[in-house]
Amino acid sequence: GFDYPERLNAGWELTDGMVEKGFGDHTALIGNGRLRTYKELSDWTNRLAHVLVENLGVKPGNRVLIRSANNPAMVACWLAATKVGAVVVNTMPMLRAAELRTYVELAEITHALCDTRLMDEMVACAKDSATLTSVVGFDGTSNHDAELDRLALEKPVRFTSVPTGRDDVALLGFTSGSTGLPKATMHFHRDLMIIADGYAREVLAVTPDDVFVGSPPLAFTFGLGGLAIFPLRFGAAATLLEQATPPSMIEIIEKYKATVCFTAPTAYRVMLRAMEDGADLSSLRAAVSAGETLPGPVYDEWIAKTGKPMLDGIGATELLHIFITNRFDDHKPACTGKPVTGYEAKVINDAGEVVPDGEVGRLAVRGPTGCRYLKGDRQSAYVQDGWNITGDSFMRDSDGYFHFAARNDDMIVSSGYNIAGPEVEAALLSHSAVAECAVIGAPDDARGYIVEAHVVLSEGQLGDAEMVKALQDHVKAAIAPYKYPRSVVFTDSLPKTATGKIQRFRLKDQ
Ligand code: 3SK
Repeated sequence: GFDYPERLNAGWELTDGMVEKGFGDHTALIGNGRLRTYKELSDWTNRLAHVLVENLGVKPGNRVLIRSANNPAMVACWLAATKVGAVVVNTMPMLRAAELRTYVELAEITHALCDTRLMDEMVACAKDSATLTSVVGFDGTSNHDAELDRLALEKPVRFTSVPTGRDDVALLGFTSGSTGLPKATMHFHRDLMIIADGYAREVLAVTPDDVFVGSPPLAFTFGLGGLAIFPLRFGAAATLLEQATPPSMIEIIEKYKATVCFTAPTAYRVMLRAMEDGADLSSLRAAVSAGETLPGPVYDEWIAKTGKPMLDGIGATELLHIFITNRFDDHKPACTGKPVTGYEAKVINDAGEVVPDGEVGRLAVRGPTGCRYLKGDRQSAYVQDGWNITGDSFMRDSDGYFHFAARNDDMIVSSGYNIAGPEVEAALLSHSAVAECAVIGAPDDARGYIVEAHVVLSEGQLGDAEMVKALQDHVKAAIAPYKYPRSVVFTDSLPKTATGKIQRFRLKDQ
């Protein structure tokens, strides 16, 4: 088990605690063109903590919303709010006032810390709010040129973190799922440590020499873990990019010799092409892929080009981070791997019984980091005896490896056949003309549903009838022919969530 003292403050552990352990001079954060040591981060967060308590009146247990793109100031605000015992809700910069208001109302937010460049929607959201009484701006460009920064500069660099309990809530993770309706799950101070001491230690074996890079927003627990908690827990460095496009990640990898990357398969595909044009990604020792299914061809090509496996994993905001993963020395193509230490996983049928190995069913997970819904009746519907019933269909093979089949709403029933959309997507992606694709079930009078592929072609490829036929033949040759897409739609882009997940439900709605 994971053993933590009764009094535990995750904000202190990742800053002052690291200075106490001797990492004061190590680089903690790289962003906005500057490097910051652990000592500087510790001082910065302590000054901010003083402001939160003395100027803004934040009390332990208050819910504090942070609105920002990935940058060092956002990390500092999150850590400072955690140090004062607040419950943090990190939010993405592209949210609009109405969406922010849903968060504010659900979480009963009292204070908001907002990058001044993103203030308009925040102010509009706060107007007439029953709970949100304080909105303060910070300078996301790290020039300390905003109200919060100016107040902080006058404060001492020492602060006594609130002695929170290890089971006090530190973070609310919001997830919109595929339906768009947000729900929040609660995470304790100890949970923030467990994901580092479990997954990051066991699977990634993070060391102080590591440099992290990646694209998921810090507002998504995948990003908060991968780009802040994991590096800071081990004295490593986190690079933070406000616009984490594949070219900007490549630039950072080359410049800082980044060693660990967290991103989605689509970005890895772009990196593979860039390697052919001379990009040097040889410093990367760990490429973590999550958020979307990792297609077998991308995994194969990564091994062929780098000699190392890409680490496919599945996590959930509900459980905070990755709970099933491949490992450097234990991995298979098109397979998500085995549970992370401390987590149990099983595949069940609609009656909740475990199905035989080799059969597809619903994935259920149990572990130390969840799942605890904040409100509503989701807890009884989706958590049974501690088991979180996920929205994913999986198959466990006889060796105990878990294989993703589909999001439950991505299963297509066509003429009585169950067809997993992602399997057809993987087949399409192995065709060189396909850059991205999403497969859905389109209503059909004769078959109930037919497989419909929405395809973004690689540059220079023509979306004509010949291409449709070539792709259909390619799928028929790769997987059981009945799964081929009877309809192929060419498009310039696919609808995605802010965290990069393809929104297939929007294609279905079209
Ligand atoms: O697999 C995911 O989508 C995920 C969600 C939350 C945290 C971590 C991960 C990998």
